[in-house]
Amino acid sequence: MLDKIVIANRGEIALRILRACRELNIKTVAVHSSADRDLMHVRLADESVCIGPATPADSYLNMPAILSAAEITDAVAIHPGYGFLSENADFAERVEETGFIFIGPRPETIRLMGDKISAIKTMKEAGIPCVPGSDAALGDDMQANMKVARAIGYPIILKASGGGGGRGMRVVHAEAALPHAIGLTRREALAAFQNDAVYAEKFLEKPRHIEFQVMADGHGNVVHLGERDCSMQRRHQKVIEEAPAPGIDEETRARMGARCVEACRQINYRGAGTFEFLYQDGEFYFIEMNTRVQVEHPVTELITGIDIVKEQLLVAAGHQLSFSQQDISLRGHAIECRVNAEHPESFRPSPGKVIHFHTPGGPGIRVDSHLYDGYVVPPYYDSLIAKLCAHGGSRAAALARMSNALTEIVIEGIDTNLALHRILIHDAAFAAGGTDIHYLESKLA
Ligand code: MV4
Repeated sequence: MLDKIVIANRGEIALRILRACRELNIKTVAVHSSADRDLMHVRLADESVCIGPATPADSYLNMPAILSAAEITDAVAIHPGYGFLSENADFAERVEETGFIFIGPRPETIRLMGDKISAIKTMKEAGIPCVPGSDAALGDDMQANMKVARAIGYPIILKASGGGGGRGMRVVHAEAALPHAIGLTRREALAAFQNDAVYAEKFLEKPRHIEFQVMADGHGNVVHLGERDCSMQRRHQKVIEEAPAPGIDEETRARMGARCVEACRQINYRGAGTFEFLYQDGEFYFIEMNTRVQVEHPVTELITGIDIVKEQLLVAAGHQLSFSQQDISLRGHAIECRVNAEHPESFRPSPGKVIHFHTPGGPGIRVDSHLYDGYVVPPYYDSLIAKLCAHGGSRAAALARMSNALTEIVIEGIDTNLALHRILIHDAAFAAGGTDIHYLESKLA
């Protein structure tokens, strides 16, 4: 087993990783910014190293500082969590070149999936259904681009190959707007991602966001852990996620899961991964692959009983997966509410001191949070402060438990989006299941 690892992240996911390490007897090094000395996992870690000032670029994105911390503490591996350096292929490469284990896929895999055009090409060749599109970067010949767009059919969506997660996209409704839109998207892509490659897809008007969780050990063993529905979002920030996705039957799940597994085999995938699909009119369309553990992994853990973070650590240590596809069965339904420190109307971040934090409990409740009484939420980072999860035998049972938990939870001292969750959990359309990616923003408008 790994002897000691660096946790190169902060907040709830750093604590989640620390907990998995404790179960596996792995020693932990918390690397943190000067604004994060009081984080829960920094207190609990075996060792901690301050790697720089509050600004993420100088700390959590500071590769030499993180590698130095690993060296001076004799760590053997680095867990990047999500966000920050988790999908940075250059970082993964430097981690390996320096002699450490990167807890994630091989750097080439991260690079392949980070470039959305190459990711789509790879997945299409591996038998994954993709959105009808240009299948390649658009060139400078506008007549040729118009032909491509006409073949797809308007409306189309332009996406930056270096983007992802909703960054660098533009919808085009008619040919007259195409040349200007391509130029604009290209310039924005170059500025944001240092890569001006842009591609086109058919714009799906009312899709749901459904993603499949996979886990691979790099020895040829690959499994899928079913899907999650992450359609309840605002400005590309997920607000509620659930597993399984309402209305997806077992046969469809098995078929799509098997395709994701086969694709992982073909690219010799290693670690935890997520295939993101848009789902509309009964069809799945691949859009991106995430090569990291995701924020919403707990809902999958709740319905499968599998500890995804522990499995990441085992796989990184060279172990085979501790289960096969036949060992996996989905039990009941799980829902996650992302609790953010933000103003309930403006959605602006609301950092400050948590005067009182009371966590809900009872059957089927899980809270992933680094908060404690007196903790000061710093203003420099993501506003996620807790993930409140409910599991039950059915979707209705999970909703009922979530409703109770939202009544019990107390966070005083800072503004949160708990009031929004209390409304959404009783929303008729959400209760029915299967709302699309535009539902929340339409409701809020
Ligand atoms: C799309 C789309 C419609 N059609 N692609 C946004 C995030 C990025 N991962 C892909 N996104 C979208 N791609 C086609 N061809 C609509 C979105 C989209 C979206 C997707 C998932 C979850 C929320 C979303 C919100 C707005 C737009």
